[in-house]
Amino acid sequence: MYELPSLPYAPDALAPHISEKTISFHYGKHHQGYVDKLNAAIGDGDLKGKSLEDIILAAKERSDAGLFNNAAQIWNHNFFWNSMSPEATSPSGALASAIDDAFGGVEGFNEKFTAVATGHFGSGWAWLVARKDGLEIKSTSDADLPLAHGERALLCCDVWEHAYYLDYQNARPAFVGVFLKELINWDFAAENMAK
Ligand code: MN3
Repeated sequence: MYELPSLPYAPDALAPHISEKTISFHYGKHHQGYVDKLNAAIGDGDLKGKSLEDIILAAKERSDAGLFNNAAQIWNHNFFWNSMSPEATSPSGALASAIDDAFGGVEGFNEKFTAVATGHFGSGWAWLVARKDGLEIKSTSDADLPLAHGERALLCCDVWEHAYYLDYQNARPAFVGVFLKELINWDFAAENMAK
């Protein structure tokens, strides 16, 4: 049985930027729903007890879209909650240098991330990924994620409508702006970069 991980903060900790009501649906219903569907799909099959990463890669290998989508959405949401913090953070050390090299600084990062996250058509995710030759910002559609492409994720933002509709209605740019200005967890990105 895969279990829904605890949130890294209280359900109202990101308010007013992300309301407790949004968390109650997004974490309590959507994220929980992916967990329930994954458990139903795995049952007593050969993937029982495997890590989420192993399940995602096996599902991709088998072209099992249902399994892939639910497992990947669990991973993505686990990662998304940790990509935000109620405390203000900023890039430091090796991460700050890599941000400078790739984007000319945090402002350049914010501009590129905003363009990618708001420009992504339909449901998906905006990511900061680390490659051998430096950092890159990209988006993926639906449940797709960097892990399925051999890339290491540092941060992500959920741009499915359910992530922002209750608080910002259709205004994805407003949500992305708040994510970057108020919520982004650079300490989490630094931890992922050091792995
Ligand atoms: Mn979501």
